[in-house]
Parts: sequence; structure tokens; C-alpha cells
Amino acid sequence: NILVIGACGQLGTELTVALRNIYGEHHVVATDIHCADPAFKEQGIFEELNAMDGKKMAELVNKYQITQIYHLAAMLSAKGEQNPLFAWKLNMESLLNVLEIAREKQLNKIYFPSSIGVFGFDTPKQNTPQQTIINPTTVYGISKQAGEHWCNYYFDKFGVDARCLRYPGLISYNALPGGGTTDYAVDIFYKALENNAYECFLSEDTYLPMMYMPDAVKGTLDLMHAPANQIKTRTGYNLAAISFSPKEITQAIQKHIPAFTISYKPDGRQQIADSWPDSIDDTQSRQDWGWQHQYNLATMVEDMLVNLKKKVVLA
Ligand code: VAH
Repeated sequence: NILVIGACGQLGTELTVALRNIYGEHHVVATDIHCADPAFKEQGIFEELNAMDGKKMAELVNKYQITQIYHLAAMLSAKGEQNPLFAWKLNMESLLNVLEIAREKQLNKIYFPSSIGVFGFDTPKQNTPQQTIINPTTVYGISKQAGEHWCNYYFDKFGVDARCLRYPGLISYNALPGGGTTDYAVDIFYKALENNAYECFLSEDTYLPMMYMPDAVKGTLDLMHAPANQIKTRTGYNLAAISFSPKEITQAIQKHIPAFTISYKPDGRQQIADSWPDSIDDTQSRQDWGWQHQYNLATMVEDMLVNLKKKVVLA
């Protein structure tokens, strides 16, 4: 059975639904510190869990005979800069709980999401290689880099089958992201539909690696379902799909909503975005376990608007 930690977050929501569809709702235990969406709880097993509570986590692993854990709880980049020590505590204590339980109970596999947030100002900005200079400048990035090395350590020392991807910014229309720097690329769609105008907190030419959620879910499941002998790195695999700037996504949205306008008011998140790459080389993921993204900017924008319109109308 599968335990999902942080199941009510932007990524957790989508991965939980995908896992329930594959394994059945009785084989996936969704957990989070709280869950705003009552429907989500009714669609399968839900347990309240603070990811820093290792004792409760172990009890749930025993209660539901868990064999895999997807650990998706973390404080993201922008919010983490406002609470550096808590972000470190939450992101690291929760992962170490997962790794210790995986070691003690010999779980089959664990999944840990890393991020392009591990890269810093001195990382090559274009087609950032799998092996490169990694000097994160946010607590979030530091915690993700440390997390990657902890996963590698538990694999080397204890044989824990820990797998990890460095996600770009993720864009989805179900659960909202929380406290990230790439969140503008989600906010912009809501504002385009609600009031035709958006004030962007990054400057117009800020290129960032991004990915549509269906690609991120597929990549995660492809990695987790790949035979262990295809997994050649136990730190984080680079994963990429598209890169764009606020200016470019605005132009793509204006093809559907010509009246949409954007204004720019960069805030503290600009410096975080400036420390991250413009584009990522994910050749190793494509070679080792067959990664292939499906969505480009135009198809993502079209799918987001179609689905958000349905949501907004229903709301
Ligand atoms: C953030 N969405 O902005 C996350 C992600 C690459 C960005 O890690 O913090």
C-alpha cells in the first residue's frame, strides 16, 4: 500500500488521484496536516498527519501495511525565506522520518521531490547539466539539495530504494500552489479569467523552467515504475519540459483572451527567480528511464483555460 504525505498540496492532490486510479482507493492512504477539500477525503482513505511527527507516521505505516511512501510535504521557496529555520525543520525532519521508517521497515520504495531550486547564481543558466555547480541561495533549495544527498546516503548505506526528481515550476488547475516563486504562472490564468488583468511579481523577461502537471505526474510515475537497475542516480534527476517568460505566457493567453493585459511589479521573489536556471538539460532522465514530456506552452495554455473555465463557472 502507498502512503502519500502532503496529499492536499499542489502536487500531492494530483499524484494521489493518479495513484488511486492505478492502485485502487483502498491501497492509497492520503495524509496531510489538514485538508480543505472534504471531497478529497471522501474519495479514499485520508488521515491527518503532521509530517514532522515520526511516531504517528510509523503508526500509519503499520496500520495500513505501507510499502511505498511519496513524501510531498515541504515549505516552498518564497514562504521558506520568510521562515528559514522552520522551513529547514519541516523539510528535513519530515524527510528523515520517511527515510528512517523506510530503513527500519524495509519499505519497497520512497519518492522525494527535489527542484530546480537547488541551483544557484553560479550554475550554468542554459541547459543546466545533470552534474553541475549546485549552490542554492534559498533555504528551500538548501533543504532540497540536502534531501537529495540524504536519499543517496540511505540508498548507499541501507539499500533504501529512494527516487528523486528536480521539478521545474509546476502548473495545474486543481489545487493551488502555496508559497512558491513560480506560482505567477498559475495565478496568471485565474486573473485572466476573473478580471482580464494581472500584476506579475516577476519581470517580463524572467525565463524559468516550467512543466504542466500532467507531465509532472507522468514523469513521477514513470520514474517510480522503472526497474531499479535503470535508476542511475539517487540524488535528483533533472526533469524539464518548457521554459518561458511572463511575456511569452501572456502572449499565449492573449491568443485565447485578446483583452487580457499584464503589468509588472517585481517583488522579493524576483531575486529567487534570478538565481535559478532558464532551461534544464534532462537528457539523463530521457536515457535512463524514458522520460518524455507531452505539453508545450500553447497546448498547456489551451488545456489550462478550458479546464479553469469549467471550474470557475462551477464555482
Ligand atoms: C517554488 N514551485 O517556486 C516551487 C518550485 C522550481 C520551483 O520548487 O518554490
